[in-house]
Amino acid sequence: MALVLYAHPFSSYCQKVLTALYENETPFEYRLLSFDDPSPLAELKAIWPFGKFPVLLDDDRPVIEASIIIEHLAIHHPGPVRLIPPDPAAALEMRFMDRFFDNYVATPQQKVVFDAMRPADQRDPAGVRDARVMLDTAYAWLDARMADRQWAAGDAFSLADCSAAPQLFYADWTHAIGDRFPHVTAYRQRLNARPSFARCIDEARPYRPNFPLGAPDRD
Ligand SMILES: N[C@@H](CCC(=O)N[C@@H](CS)C(=O)NCC(=O)O)C(=O)O
Repeated sequence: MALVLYAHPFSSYCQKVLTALYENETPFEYRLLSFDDPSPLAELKAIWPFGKFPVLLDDDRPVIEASIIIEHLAIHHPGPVRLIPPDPAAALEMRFMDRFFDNYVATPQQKVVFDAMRPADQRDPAGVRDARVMLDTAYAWLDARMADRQWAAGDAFSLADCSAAPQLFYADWTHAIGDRFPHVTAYRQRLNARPSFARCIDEARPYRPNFPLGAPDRD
């Protein structure tokens, strides 16, 4: 098997790549990171000492960072669904939206969750407040953008939507989108219904009890 993915089904960045793989039914070997079996994590850390995942091996060559993995798949393992727009200007706008979801949705969302995992005397309440303000700002900006569009960039589902799907999924659990931002809510529902991401949601279901803030009884 040429492609090996080190991943965990509950991880948002792994779901980003899994969504892309499922879009094109790209075959790969799943190296599940698990507390029960330390070897995949040891292999991952030998490849990428930060221990962050996902990491892809393509014929033993490491490909690191979720967005780069999806770009790599588009170049070396293309399928019928083109996740990178062929027009360079459209691709640039798509990459901007991918950066938006990573930097202004995922980063503050992770801040709130990781803070909850710390011992009480090591928490950072001011940092968490800032993160929640950033999520509100991101929701407001995205709500205006999504008022007249179906997908994050252009007319077709793209890498940016692979990023948006898991990041908005967990962001809403962490800092509710609620009724304030109806276009973001509608977009999140479209993403959740997309078969590639719906599969990720289902694969991650058994791990919901692990969500540090408590998973809501929905989705
Ligand atoms: N910039 C990385 C972020 C990856 C990331 O933060 N992954 C999380 C899981 S969603 C992780 O590795 N967490 C474990 C850790 O931080 O040790 C990417 O785009 O792939």
